[in-house]
Amino acid sequence: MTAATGRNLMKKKAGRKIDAEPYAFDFDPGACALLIIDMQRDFLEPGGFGEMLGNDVSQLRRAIAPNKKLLGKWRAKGLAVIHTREGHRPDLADLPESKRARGHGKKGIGDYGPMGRILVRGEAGHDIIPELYPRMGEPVIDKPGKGAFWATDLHAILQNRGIRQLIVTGVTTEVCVNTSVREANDRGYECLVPADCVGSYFPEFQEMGLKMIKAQGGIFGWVSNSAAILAALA
Ligand code: C5J
Repeated sequence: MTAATGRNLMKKKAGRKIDAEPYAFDFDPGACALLIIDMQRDFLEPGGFGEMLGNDVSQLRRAIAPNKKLLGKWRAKGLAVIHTREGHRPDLADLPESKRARGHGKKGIGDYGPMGRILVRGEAGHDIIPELYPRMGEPVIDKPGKGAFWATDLHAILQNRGIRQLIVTGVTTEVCVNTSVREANDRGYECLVPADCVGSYFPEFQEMGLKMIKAQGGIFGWVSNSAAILAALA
């Protein structure tokens, strides 16, 4: 082993710490991906599906600026970025009837809304908001469910890139973020969730969604904030 390799090993072992709850996160940037969940127009923009369901989109829009800042720094460092979108095939063959019928709203998945067919791939509302638009080379995972792993190739993509840690951001905290963190945790990934980069339409779910992740010594992962991650990247 050369001294340089030894030094690198020492550096790797010493790691970079991110201030987090319930305890510091041992950050390995080369093995860590930024996973941005469902920052889609249908959830975040006025007139989208989220607002049609009676939700206040400003609760989610708060997460845009911190995500943008984190994403900018992450890209500048050349680290892995992955985006997800919740949605369905135009023929809705992958939409379970149980999901389509849920909510009893006037309009549901597949119906026409102000931004095209609701949560259908290829429609304007299904796309990612311009502020966080994916760049060439950043995989976009189209997922039919709440979790980013179910019925997708996310696990294979992460394995092929040697990823074992995830910084998980996006919306909504208690639904797709929580489900994805739980799925990732069961697959052996270490997940850190920056609280200011995730959003819920419901403040109480934002709080509880984060508490659930870090409870019991970090049962599903760690909770931190974008400033702490940016400090570790500096
Ligand atoms: C929801 C999501 N809330 N991305 N989707 O249905 O959390």
